[in-house]
Parts: sequence; C-alpha cells; structure tokens
Amino acid sequence: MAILFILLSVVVAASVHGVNAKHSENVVPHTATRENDFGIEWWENAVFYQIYPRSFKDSNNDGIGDLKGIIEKLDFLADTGITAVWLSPIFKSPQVDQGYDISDYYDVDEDYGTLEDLRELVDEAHKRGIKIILDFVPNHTSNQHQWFKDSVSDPTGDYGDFYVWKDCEKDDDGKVTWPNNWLSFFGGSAWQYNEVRKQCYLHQFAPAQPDLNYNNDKVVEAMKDVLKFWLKFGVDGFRCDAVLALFEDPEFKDEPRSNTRGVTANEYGYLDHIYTVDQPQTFDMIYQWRDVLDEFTYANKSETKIMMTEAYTGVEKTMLYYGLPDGSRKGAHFAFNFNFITSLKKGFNFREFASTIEKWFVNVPKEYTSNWVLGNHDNRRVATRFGPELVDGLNMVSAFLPGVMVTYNGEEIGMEDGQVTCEEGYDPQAIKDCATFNETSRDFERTPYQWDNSTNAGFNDGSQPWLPVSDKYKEVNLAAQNVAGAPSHYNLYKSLVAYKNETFATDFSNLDNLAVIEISMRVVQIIRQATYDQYILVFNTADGNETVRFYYSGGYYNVELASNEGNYKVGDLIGNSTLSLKPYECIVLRQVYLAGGPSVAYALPYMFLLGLGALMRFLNMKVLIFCSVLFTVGVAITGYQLKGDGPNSDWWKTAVFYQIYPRSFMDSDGDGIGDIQGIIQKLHHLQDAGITATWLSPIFSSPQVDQGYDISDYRNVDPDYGTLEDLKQLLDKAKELGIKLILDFVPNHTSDQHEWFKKSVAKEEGYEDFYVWHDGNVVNGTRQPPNNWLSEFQGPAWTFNEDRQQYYYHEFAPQQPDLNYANPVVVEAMKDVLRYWLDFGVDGFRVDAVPHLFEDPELRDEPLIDGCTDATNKNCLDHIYTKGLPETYDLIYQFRDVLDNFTETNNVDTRVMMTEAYDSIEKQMLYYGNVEGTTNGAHFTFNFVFISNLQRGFQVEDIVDAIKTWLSNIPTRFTSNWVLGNHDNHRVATRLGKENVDGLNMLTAILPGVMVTYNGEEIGMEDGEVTCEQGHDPQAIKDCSTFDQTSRDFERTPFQWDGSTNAGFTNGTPWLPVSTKSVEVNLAAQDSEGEPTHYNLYKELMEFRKNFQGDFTVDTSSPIKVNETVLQVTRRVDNDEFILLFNVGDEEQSGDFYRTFARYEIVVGSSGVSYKKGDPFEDLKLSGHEAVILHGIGSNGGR
Ligand SMILES: [Ca+2]
Ligand SMILES: [Ca+2]
Ligand SMILES: [Ca+2]
Ligand SMILES: [Ca+2]
Repeated sequence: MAILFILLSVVVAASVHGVNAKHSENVVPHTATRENDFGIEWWENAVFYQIYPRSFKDSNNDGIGDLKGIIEKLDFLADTGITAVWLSPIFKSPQVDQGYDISDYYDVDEDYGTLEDLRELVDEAHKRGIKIILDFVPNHTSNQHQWFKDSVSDPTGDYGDFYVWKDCEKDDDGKVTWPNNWLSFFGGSAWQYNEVRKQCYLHQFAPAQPDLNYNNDKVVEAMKDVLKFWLKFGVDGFRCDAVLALFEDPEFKDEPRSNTRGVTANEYGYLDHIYTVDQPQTFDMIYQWRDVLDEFTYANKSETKIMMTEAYTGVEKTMLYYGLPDGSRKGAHFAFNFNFITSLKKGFNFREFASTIEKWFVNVPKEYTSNWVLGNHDNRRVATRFGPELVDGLNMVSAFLPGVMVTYNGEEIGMEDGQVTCEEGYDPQAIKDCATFNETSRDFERTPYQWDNSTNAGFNDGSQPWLPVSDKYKEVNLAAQNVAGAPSHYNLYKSLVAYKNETFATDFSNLDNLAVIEISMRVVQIIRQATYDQYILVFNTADGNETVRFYYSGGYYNVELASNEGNYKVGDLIGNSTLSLKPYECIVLRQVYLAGGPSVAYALPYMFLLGLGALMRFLNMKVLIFCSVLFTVGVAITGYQLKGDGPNSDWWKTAVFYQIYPRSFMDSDGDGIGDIQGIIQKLHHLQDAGITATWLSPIFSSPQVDQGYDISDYRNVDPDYGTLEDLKQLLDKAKELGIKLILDFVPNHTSDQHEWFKKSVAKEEGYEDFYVWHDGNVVNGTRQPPNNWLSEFQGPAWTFNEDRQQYYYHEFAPQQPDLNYANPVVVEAMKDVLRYWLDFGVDGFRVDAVPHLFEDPELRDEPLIDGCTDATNKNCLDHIYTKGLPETYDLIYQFRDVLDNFTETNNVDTRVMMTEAYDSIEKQMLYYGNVEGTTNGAHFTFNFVFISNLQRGFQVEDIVDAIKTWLSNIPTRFTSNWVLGNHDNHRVATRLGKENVDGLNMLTAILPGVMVTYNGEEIGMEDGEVTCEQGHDPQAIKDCSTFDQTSRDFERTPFQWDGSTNAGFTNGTPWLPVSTKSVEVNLAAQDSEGEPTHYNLYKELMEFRKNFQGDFTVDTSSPIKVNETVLQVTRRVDNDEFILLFNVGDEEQSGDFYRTFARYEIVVGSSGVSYKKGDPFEDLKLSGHEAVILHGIGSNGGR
C-alpha cells in the first residue's frame, strides 16, 4: 500500500519590486554546523515564549516585573519545555511607549535591573538549554536618547542628520504647516515641530519617538553596532520591531488617500501608505542585519543567531522580509505570521479557520520556516479573543503545524484579559482618550502573570503592581494547573511542547506535506504527512457534540494527544473513520501502520507497544467493525438521493453558465456570421447537454471595432445578429426550455458612434460631461495629453477631438471613449439600460471590464512601478488612478440594487449579475460585496485561477494551489465559481492539453458553486487556425509579426457541429475560418449514446450536478495530492460523499486515496475507458490523464 503524500502547494508570489540587490556578492557562507541529527537547527521547530518583563515576576516588590524575577522562573520555563524566550524591551527608556522608546540601546532600564542581571539571566538560561532573544527597536529612539539631544542642539554636528528633519513653517499663532500630509500610526501628523532647531522631525509613532534616518550611513552603522554588541554579550537573536516603518520616501511625497469609508482625516487609515511603509530599501536593511548575524555566527563558530521580524503587512511583503525570492539574499529567519490574529474572529467557521492556515501555506516558499503566532502583548488574549473553551484546541493546532510556535506568556494557562480602567492604564495611545479606552487599550493583555492564588497572584510580595492583577487569578493560575495528572490548560500545553520537541524534531522531513480539510461545518482535520508517519489533528470548533467521519487512509490510528475531558484519551486506538467528539474536543492521531485491511495479526505488535488498555479497546472496536460489515451487506445500495429543484432565488448558485460567442455559434442565413436565429436553431443542443443558463457576448448595435464591445446603441440588436424581435423570440424559446438568458453589459465605454458621444462632442446640453474630457497641457507650445495614462491597447489613453478641441479618455481603443461615472446623469442613464433589458425579460448580466469604471477626478499621473523606467509601457505604470478605484465597488452595488429591485417588484426569479475583473483576489472579493457584509454586489465575479495559474504540463500542486488561492480568500457568504476558458484565452485543449479536457471539466463540475463553460469546451475543441490576414482581433491585426502570440481569433473560430463543410456552421463563407480539426472533433461525432466521448462525459457531469443540487455551494472539501500525479477532491453533502480522482500525469497510478466509506462506485464515467458508471472502485488505479468521480456506498468506516 502506497504511502500517501499530501504536498503543500507552494507559490512564490512575491516579486522583487526593484529591491536593490547590490550586496548579493557579500552573502555569508551558510553555517550548517548546528543542525540536529535530523537536519534541523535549534530554532526551526522551537517554541518561542514571549515574556512581557514588566508583568512577569517582580523580585523586589516595587510593583514592576524585572530580570531577577525572570531568573527566578527559569526552572518553570525549563520544566515546561521552553527552549527559546524573547523579552519585550528591557532597555533604558522613559517608558512613554512601554519601553519601545529607548534612550540607551546599550543599557538595561533600572525598572528591570542592571546589565549584570541580564548577564546572569543569559548565563542561567543557557545552563538550562534556553535561548534568550532581545527586542531590537530600530525605527526610532526615545527623544531622550543622547543622539536625539545632539541632533537637536547641533544640526551640523555628527548627529545632525541622525533623524528625519525637514523645514516647516510656524506662524505667529503657533500653527505649523507640516512638510507633507504623512500621518502617525497613533493618529495626527507624523511631524513634530522642534522649537530649538526650528524644524520638524518625523515620528511614525509617538512624538517622543523620533524616527532614525536610515538614509544616513552613520545611522546604519550605529545600529549594526548595537546588534554586534548584544551578539558579543551572548544573546541568541533579535525580534525586530516595526520594521515596516524603517524607510520613508526620500522625496517626501504626499501619500494618496485610501478612500476608506468612515475614517477621519486625522486617522492613520485615511492615507494609503505607499511612501512610509514597506519601502524597497527596508528589505535590504533587513538582509544587511542578517549578514551581521551570520558573520558573527561564522566567525565565532557559534550556534545560529536568529532574527524574527514584526510587520503587520500583506503576505507578499512578509515573504520579502524572509529574503529575496531567488535566494540570493537572506533576511529574517522568520517573519511573524499574524494570520491567527488578523484573519480569525470569535465564532469562526471552518472555511475561515482553514483559510487562515492556507493563506500562509499557499504563499510561503518551501525553504522558509513557517511560524504561528496566536497572541502577543498587542492583541487581546486568546481566551478573550476566541473564548476560553478554544484555548486548548488552538494551542494544539499551533503546536501541530510545522515550524515555530510562538506563545505569549500566560496563554499556556489560558489567561484571559485583565480588568483595567482608563485611570489605571498605561497604554499611551489609549489613555489619551478615556472614551475609547476599552476598545483601544492594550493594557488588558498586559496584566501581571497569574502564578498562584496568593496576594497579587504571586506576582510580587504585596505592593501595588503597576497594572492591577486580574480578578480571575484565583481560578486561573499556574499553581492550580501545575498538578500532576490534572486536566489543565498547562498540563496539556506541557505535553504539546514535549510532543513537538520530541516527535516533530525527529521526523522533520516532508513537514510541508500538509492539508487542511473540513469534515463537517465545524470540525476540521489537519493532515501532516512525514516521511514514515502520518499525523492527523481533528478539532471540533463547535459547542455541541459532533459525530463525524474523518479522512482515513486505512489501518489504525493512535491517539497521541487529547484535549481535556473529551471522549478520547491518549493511547486510545482508532480503527475506522468515525469519531464522536465532545464540544471543542481536539485530538492528535498518528497512523500506527498503513492500510492493508484491518488485521489483528498485523496490529498485534502495536498492541504490545500500546499496552493492555489499548488492546482491550482494540478488541471492542473489532466487534464494532464486524457488526458494521454485516449491516452494510444487509442494506440495499440505493445510491444518492435525487433532490428537488431548490428555490428559484438560488437557481444561479448551482447553474452552469454556458458562454455563447454569437458570431461563431451558428449562422442561420448564410452570411458567414453567427446570429440569433442560429442560436434559436441550436437551443436544443443546450437542452440536450443539460445546460440551464447561457450568456451571450455582445449582440448590440456596434461598428464592430472591438467585436461588439464598442456599442453604438445599448438598446438595439446589431443587424449582423438579427433584430430585437429575434432576441424576443430567443428569450421565449429559452424560457420554454428552462434556459436562463444573460446579456453582456459593457458599462465602461460606448462606441464613438454612440449618439451620446456625438452629442458630447457637440457639447449638447446635458451631454457635455458624459465622457472624460480635458483641454490637455501645453508644453513648449505643443499640446499634450493631460497626463501619462496609457490605453490597454498601448499608446496614450487620450485622443484629441478636433471638433470639441479637447482630449477624451479611452481605456481601450480610441473608438471606445470612456463614460464619465463621476456624472450622476451617466450613472442613471446606464441604470436605465439595465432596466430596459430587465423589462425586456432577460435573466441577468455579465458586466464587462468593471475595474476600469472610474478614474481619478484630479487626473494625476500614475507612478512608475519600482524598477521600471519606461513610462510609455502600460505595464510599467502602477494603475492607482485608473483601476479599481473605491467608487467602482459602490457603483457595482448600485447596479445590484437595480436588479434586486426588479426581482422584488416583479416577484420573479433572481436576476443575476456576474462581473469580469482581472484584479488581485482581495479586490475581486469587493465586487461580491463590501467587507462588512452589509451590501451585495455581483452574484459572482469570475474566478480566473484556472486561467492564470495553470499552464501546460501543470502538476497536481498547481491545481491544489489554484483552488486554495480562491477558497482561502472567498468569504463563506459568497458563492464560488470556476472558469476554465472564455473568448479571451486559448481553448482548454490547446492551453492545457487535450488529454486533460475531461479531467478539467470534471474538476470544475465537482467544485462548489457555479461552473462556467465556454462554447465548444464540451466537445474539447482546440484553437482554430487563423492567419493574420484572416484575423479580426483589433489588437492583434495591427502587427502581423506578433499575431500568433497576441490574437484571440484562435479561440473564436466557428463551433464544430458536424463533419460537413464548414462544420455545419454556415452555408456561406465563415467570418473566421472553420478549424481543420472539425473533421474529427465535432458534436455529431461525439453525440452517440454510450460512447466514451468528451460530450457524453460532459452530459453526465451536468446530470451529476443536477442531482447534487441544494447544498452544492457549500464548500466541504480541500483538494489534496494523493500521490505523485493524482489529485483528490472530496465533496460531502449530508450523508453523501463524492470523490474526484484525477491523474494529471502520463503514467498509470495505483495506490490508496482518502476515504470514509466502505466501498465506492463510479458515479460519473471515466474519462478514459477503464470504468463506466456503476462500476465498483476499490483501490486507486488510473491510467495517464484519467479521472473518475466516485460515490461512497454502504456504511462508512474501515474496509
Ligand atoms: Ca521589580
Ligand atoms: Ca522610519
Ligand atoms: Ca448570419
Ligand atoms: Ca472608465
């Protein structure tokens, strides 16, 4: 039986963005001297325990925790199994920001003790095998630091440029005109006027925390000296604070507005911080520090000194803190992964939980060490944030996941937030405004550690602690929990750390083979496949009992870890796939031998290892299995239930949307151009295939400069395609056949032949501002466009109109002037177009090119992308002023309202809107609806991951990654959709290989939500053959030398109906040549009953989906790689389980797959010839590129 490999999907999404790699020649040789016997270094699998010194242990009863207090507790840490501690700042500081305002990097603050105390702490910790990590605060010093004092008093002296000084004006009333609009993280201007220097200095944090000037080489050296000092002192590494703020734009440009709603001009979120955080130089600085560490390690043959960085930023930037994608520079050993803090909220469901983990894994390159931060001194405690009942499960998950586990002190005993009033508080941001203290203060998570139930929880000997001790300390304290055998948070935590230290440190290879799977709405399974062992974590996140089937690959599983007071105990043996879990129960299982059928003889050696108790349990379980087998035999195999049609409001959620390209579908009158009557003739094909919704590419009046996407009358049909009457006829016929009809809505621009544009050119009243007009600029007597914006079709996005003597803006061709959505009359006019077609009877709209709807009203130049210098190349501009502007989403929401109002007023089936937006996944989600979930937008926005992420020769990992990229980003309230191809991309057979057509159709059919099929894909059409002379794609025919690369004509050749001349498309001369492949590949040839054709398989898929209706949109699966080239996708609905297995490789594959049922049968025939519907399917056996869909039958559990 094959070992299962579940490979983590890996994408290096981070791009270099012009990071200066000038130091790459200085890369220090890697010190491989300190790996353990299993090839890992001390830090890679460690638990990093964060101590907040002020609140840990007060040794001298002055109310403030101190270094001697930590020394007292070192034995406790060692006993817990902690091997690395990082200390929040203990350096000299006026404590304006809790020690993050440092006045001397080289000395310890007297609150905490002395340098000697630190010496003792490091030595004593090392004796116990504990590493000590210090907090390095590089962005700013205290304004009491000598450097700053010197900088103020002597602007021309050695320290004059140590900080970021700029001239600024102060008038007689004391009002200062700031150097620019930058804001501080704490709100208000990031500048402070200094009366002595009569200049402003920058502070990205509090005014008492002036930013160091990293453009000054002396600062860079001085800070490296700080690192070197502490390395020499003997510390083991650094946690680097707020690194994202290190550098600022040297030109001090104003930052653009974020346009975030509900944020006032004084708040940090008011601006888009493109010039003050994550600047390219920042990453290089981190890499230089890494060099300092590595140089030290190398020179002293010491153990690895590590660096971890704190930056709340996007995942791509987070990866850059690790190093350059090409590996030429190294940065942090790990950059904190805050997904558990930023992505997860109380009451989370499975999808949110899984995506929290997956978001990290789909982005982190394999060679980086992962890390998991559950909490810290800046965020509410885990017990408060998620609920005390989830503490154990979450600790288990973070211990179970590969890489570093980070624990904030107190989480091991499940401490909740303390109670602090504004008067008692110290958090500088929060105490400024007591009205919002409860929302903003970080004091709650900083109250003293609860050691025991004595006065002040044992924090000190009775004097008033700096922050009050939580009143929960009598119940929640270490002493109460640290009792051998007690079912406590602490004892469980200790066993987790021990397990992590022992088990995962000795079986580290293939740690990145990981899958997160939902096994019910509330129960999650995580699989970790090591070289020889398979580990499984199952976590019930719900407050009720759950009986579930977990993904089970046969054999037996030993319970290795178990949360307190659950149904399962450590040492229990599990031999089938059914688990009964108590509320919040979490267990970790290890497969004790691989599948081969449950055999007592085979299992016996394990029984000796596991002891008599387990043997007893094993025998009981055998009886259960035996019974269930009998039961199975006695139960008729009924297959899965057919479900009735769902309510009509949800018809679209399970539909297949079939895109018809009318020009190439069917020509009824012999003019060579497909038309509406042609579609009417062929509607029975859609019905035969089982398709229930179709969308038509534009059929409106158009000069056809851009294949109908240049519309001269939104309310009429182009004569090429027929008449309004034809369209009415099509609608009626479609309705008769139960097929919904969707039209293409093209809101960004009209044709220049549209009457609106003609009237606008003539400045006719009411139409003056229908388009985006501007005089342009006169430079050296020459008229030039108003700004640097470029057209999607290359060249300036502005064309001068001689009649109106002004420029107009066009994102696409000059014949496609952009409508001006800043004009409310335009908005209303376009809503009227929607209403017109709704009244006409259509079922919805596909909305074209939505990211381009709005432009910056100030028409500002777009900045160059880092490292790009060619301002005439569209790809070199960062389209912050022409694409995805915040107003866009609101307009989409307004369009949605028009549809919903119609649906409601007329009490009809939902009228749907689907949007086309090639944009980042975060922005795509905004088209669905707003972040708060209060406003709806598109019913779905096209998901192009299979187009953008898959290439010919794709691997299983690529599919797994593409699916996860989408699923880990889409909020659960939205419906997913899957687009394999369209009229703008090469056909699936050409793009991804014709041998994969069936498997890919099966994949999109089984995934949750909407399936989108481009006409012809159901018969596996390949690209046609078109020469430049025959071509029509306006972008491509401009330059025949690149036609083969750029043209979209290939995927637009006529539909291949049969083997006759012109494939049955037309009696005349087709507008684009019919593919020569039509002789073999055509519908008629594939439409014979019982033959294993693309078309027959597609029909089976439609049938399968129809039967699956109801809960089909619920995502109950994660894609898994089950062996070298086989993908498994499992869907569970109620008690049914469906599994797709797809071999993407050329070689036959056999082995095992994840199963919970006793037996499986083929529910959708195979794409090859090995299986047909109804065949049993036992062990995995698939020839190259074969795919099957299985249905579990009989009872679940064992085999
Ligand atoms: Ca003290
Ligand atoms: Ca800075
Ligand atoms: Ca025609
Ligand atoms: Ca526009």
